[in-house]
Amino acid sequence: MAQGLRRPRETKTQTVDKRHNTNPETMRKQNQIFTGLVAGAAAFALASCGGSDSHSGPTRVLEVELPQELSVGTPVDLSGIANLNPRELEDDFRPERVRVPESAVLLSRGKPVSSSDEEEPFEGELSYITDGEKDGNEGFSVIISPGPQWVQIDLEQEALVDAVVVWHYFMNDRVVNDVIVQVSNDPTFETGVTTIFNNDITGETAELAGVGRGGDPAFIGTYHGRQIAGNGARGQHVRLWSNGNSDNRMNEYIEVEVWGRPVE
Ligand SMILES: [Ca+2]
Repeated sequence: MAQGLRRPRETKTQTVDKRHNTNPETMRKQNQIFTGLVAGAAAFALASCGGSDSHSGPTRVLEVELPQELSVGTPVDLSGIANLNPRELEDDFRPERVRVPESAVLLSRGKPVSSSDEEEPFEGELSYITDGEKDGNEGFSVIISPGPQWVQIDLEQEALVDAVVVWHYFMNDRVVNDVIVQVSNDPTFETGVTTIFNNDITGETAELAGVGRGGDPAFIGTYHGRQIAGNGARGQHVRLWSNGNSDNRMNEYIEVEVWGRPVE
């Protein structure tokens, strides 16, 4: 879709509900741990990671098409989010700054997307998640029901996942709650699940996802998207959890890209 055009959008009211944090002391300690972990992870980047199918061959910078940067509106106080990554560390997870195996390709473009939400999206279509359109303005995202929800991309082939890049809302500073990303060959995610990212520090969504509390940092959505290292996780399906955001309870996606190597 040409830049500047808007998809028709339905007008449905979003319920606003600020997220409540847990014990401040516990979260402060966790934040210290997160900061250390992230600094270490940034130093290693993608190529040196382990995982189910570690890669030791040539690598290249992950080159993604970026949408237009949007001027961020009124600053939002996000200081209550204990595991929020400092911006300077978060820069290391811009997709254009990380490396993937030389043979990694974009696997997800145009692939089918499903969701845990049994209702029709409040706005948009699930297909927007893999349509390649990353415009951050209104009308280009899909919004599904509040509470813990997942969206799932069927790559239609088994693959080694090297990176998942997600564009959440980026019209202003906003942090998506409980981002959990998993890879599996089982479309029901009951068996053979590899969790490649988990920043749910309260554990509510993580329990639904079959994992414990997560040690990855929370992050502010930007037009760069957010790279999540796949570490060669093997599977045909990629599932992304969320549980509302720092502004409202809805779950919203603009685009997700899965990069990796098809399994022959
Ligand atoms: Ca899109």
